[in-house]
Amino acid sequence: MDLSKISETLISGKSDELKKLVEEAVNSDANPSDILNKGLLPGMDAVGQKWKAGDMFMPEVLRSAKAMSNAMDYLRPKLKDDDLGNAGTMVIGTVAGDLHDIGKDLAAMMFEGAGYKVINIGIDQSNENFVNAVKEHKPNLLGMSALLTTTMPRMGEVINSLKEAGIRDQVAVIIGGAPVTEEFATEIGADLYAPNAGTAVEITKEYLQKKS
Ligand code: B12
Repeated sequence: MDLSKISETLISGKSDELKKLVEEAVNSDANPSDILNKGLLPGMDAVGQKWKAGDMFMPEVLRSAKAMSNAMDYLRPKLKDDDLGNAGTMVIGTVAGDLHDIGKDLAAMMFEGAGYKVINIGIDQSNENFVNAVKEHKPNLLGMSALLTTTMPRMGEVINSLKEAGIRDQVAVIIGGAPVTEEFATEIGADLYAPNAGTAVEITKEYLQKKS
């Protein structure tokens, strides 16, 4: 089966059609890992590039991200454990007191699309929950989202708690959300800041490659 059709359908955001194609590919004995790596991931990559270039807008990106998520719900149980997580493991959540999750979920899907095993711990997560999730899942990347100026300080507190727990060096920290800035990221000692989810995947890749 021509897996580029899967990429194209993902870019156009046609969720039902995409799921049908992925099902067809599985039934025609295509390797689930190939469906992910040669169909879905290049498609999501193209979505990120188009968005960055201004060739796609937010509603279209969200449609593609939803289509990706639906297709992944079907494909995930068929993948071997090491098919996901080639790029690493990410824990992501929205900080305490903050209920905004649209941008955080978009970032999560972009990272999953880029080959990360993503553990999305949800909204309104206490500092302690972030630290516990890092201890439990041992990710190489921790993502935090905040959409309120009043909840942004929680991000710095989580980083301090990671230091106190002696695990700050084990994980790269990336932060995002509309009010968050590069200066703020530097101020609180985060490793990375991204203004949007597409850029986030790219700068993380560069950062982790440099580090290794
Ligand atoms: C939708 C929305 C809501 C929804 C949230 C629904 C949901 N499920 O998320 C609801 C109605 C619940 C809501 C509630 C409130 N909201 Co509101 N909300 C918004 C709104 C309109 C859009 C946010 C959004 O989803 N944007 C689209 C996404 C895709 O963009 P994004 O979140 O910025 O994410 C992108 C990047 O920032 C980045 N990103 C985000 N997170 C992360 C994380 C990582 C790791 C990375 C790498 C990248 C990344 O990638 C994303 C994609 O590019 C904004 C206005 C705005 N323009 O931002 C106000 C806004 C954020 N809300 C605001 C306020 C004040 C509130 C309330 C206090 C209102 C009230 N009086 O009740 C409550 C607070 C509730 C709470 N405790 O959290 C203010 C915040 C002001 C401030 N400076 O603090 C804003 C800015 C509106 C305004 N102009 O006043 N809100």
